[in-house]
Amino acid sequence: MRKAGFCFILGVMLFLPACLSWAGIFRDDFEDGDYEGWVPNPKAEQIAWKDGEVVITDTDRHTPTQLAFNYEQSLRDFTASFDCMMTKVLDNSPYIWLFFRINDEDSIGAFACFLPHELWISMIKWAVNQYPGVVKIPFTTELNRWYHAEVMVKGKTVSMWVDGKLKGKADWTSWKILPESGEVVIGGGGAEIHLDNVVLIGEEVPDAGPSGFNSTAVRAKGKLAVCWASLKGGQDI
Ligand SMILES: [Ca+2]
Ligand SMILES: [Ca+2]
Repeated sequence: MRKAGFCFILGVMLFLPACLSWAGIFRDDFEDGDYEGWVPNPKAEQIAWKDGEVVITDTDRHTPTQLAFNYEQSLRDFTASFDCMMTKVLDNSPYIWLFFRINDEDSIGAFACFLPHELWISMIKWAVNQYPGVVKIPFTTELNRWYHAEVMVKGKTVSMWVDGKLKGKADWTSWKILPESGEVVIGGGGAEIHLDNVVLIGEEVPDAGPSGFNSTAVRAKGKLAVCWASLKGGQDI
């Protein structure tokens, strides 16, 4: 009995820190058709909530049309997953991206993106149009096809999966210019883009979803949320 009791206490001691470090989950399936939790960027062209999806129409790729997660919350490490589809090309270099660690003051951030013939994981100094530390991965982004993307940002490393397959990793350990934290946004430019089933998981992220806010906590259902996130992308996994 004494041993059983000791094991129980030890078990509780080991379990508690795990509970305390559980990350929050922000998720939105866009079925409620509202912007709750999201902030469109000031230069956004057109963002529509349509048939349970977000539809972005952006004709000038130089100024992306995008949405900031959770009221522009600044984050350091996180994992984001989303379903995305490009349906029309409207400029000469269309893209869908997840843009993060954004530091407006120094005009620097980082992103993972879909281009017509490549995936890029890169930092960006947008004032001077430079892409330090860029990792380019051959990939064909087909029109009218859903992709399920996952991006994990941890310290100075960024990994990107598409349809459940690891596509590439950037390791910027030796770079000092990467901001420590910043907003996380999703969107793109030069294209008509559909987005759905967006999930953001991180230590600093509050629980919200699956349709924006007004939800009960989903901490204990973390695994379910992740499964739910891949439902739409599941057709291609
Ligand atoms: Ca939806
Ligand atoms: Ca634009």
